[in-house]
Amino acid sequence: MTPDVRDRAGRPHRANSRTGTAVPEAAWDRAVRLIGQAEEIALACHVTPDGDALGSMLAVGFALRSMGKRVVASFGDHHFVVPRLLRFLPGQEMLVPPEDYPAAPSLMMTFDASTFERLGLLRDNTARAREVIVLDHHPSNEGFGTLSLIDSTAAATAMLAEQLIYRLGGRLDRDIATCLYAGLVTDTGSFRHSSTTPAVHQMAGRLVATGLRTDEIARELWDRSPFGYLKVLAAALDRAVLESGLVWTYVTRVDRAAQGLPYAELEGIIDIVRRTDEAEVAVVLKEDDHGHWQVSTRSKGKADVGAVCAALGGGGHHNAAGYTSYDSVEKTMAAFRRELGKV
Ligand SMILES: [Mn+2]
Repeated sequence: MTPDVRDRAGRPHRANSRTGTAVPEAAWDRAVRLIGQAEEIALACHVTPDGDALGSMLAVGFALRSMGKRVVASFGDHHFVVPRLLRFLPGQEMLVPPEDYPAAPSLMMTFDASTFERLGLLRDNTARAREVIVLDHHPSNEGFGTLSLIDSTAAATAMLAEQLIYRLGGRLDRDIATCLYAGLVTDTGSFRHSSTTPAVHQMAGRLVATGLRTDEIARELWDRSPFGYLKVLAAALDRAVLESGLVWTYVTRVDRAAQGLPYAELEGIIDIVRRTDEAEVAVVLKEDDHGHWQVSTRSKGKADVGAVCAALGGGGHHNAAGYTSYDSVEKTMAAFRRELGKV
């Protein structure tokens, strides 16, 4: 079915007041119109997707499919594999590897990708796409698409995805809600971060009302690891350094290889390191499979690590951000300290 999008877009929408969206009405209208006219829509989220990136994308994918659209979805990793933590998400049959992605989509949508670079192997496809709708909540988003649906006050891209689904005339079902909920809990740190507004809890209420299992989702996302993770975590914590308000550590490829642990399993280490009472800022350097350092940073609120990471070629939020470093651990940390001193 093809909903009468103009009619729907013209109506005042209750969901709008819930999120206090910064997206202009005209932008929503244009997105609904572009989607209404498209037969096939190509979705992409950022490389090494997290719950918000993949969850938002798949949720919108479900909604588009129910409108009768052909949907392909992907992310531009060289090693195309859904992170273990996210394999419980429904809708993965929509995923195609980057090599099977349309070379020049007529309509493309990106999810939670703050920069063009974050599209990885799908950058060329994006550059050739006729229209690119960018859904995101990163304040650093450079607006690389032809249409921006960007709201930096939103706690997660999932909040924008929910809005879009309503505006397309879609409704929440359990599959959509599971995907959106994964995005919401991931990006709010289980409703602990300062981004957890009343609108976040209200949205969570709407999602939980579909009957999804919050306990099972929480266990999948937060409460399980292979045994090797404990050993790698122990090595990382053992070499943690505390220096004037900064706590940092690193994890090498060798650490992981000894335990057969994939890179994606390192995601949670920063959440343990950042507990340090004596530190305002936490940093974890994670060596990826190419030998580069993926730098995860967290702030308790005073320091803007988003600005620090942006200065170092990455991006993110005030309290949570990251970048890639091609230097040694020592040089990476020296550069980080230097930039941190400026903010
Ligand atoms: Mn996000």
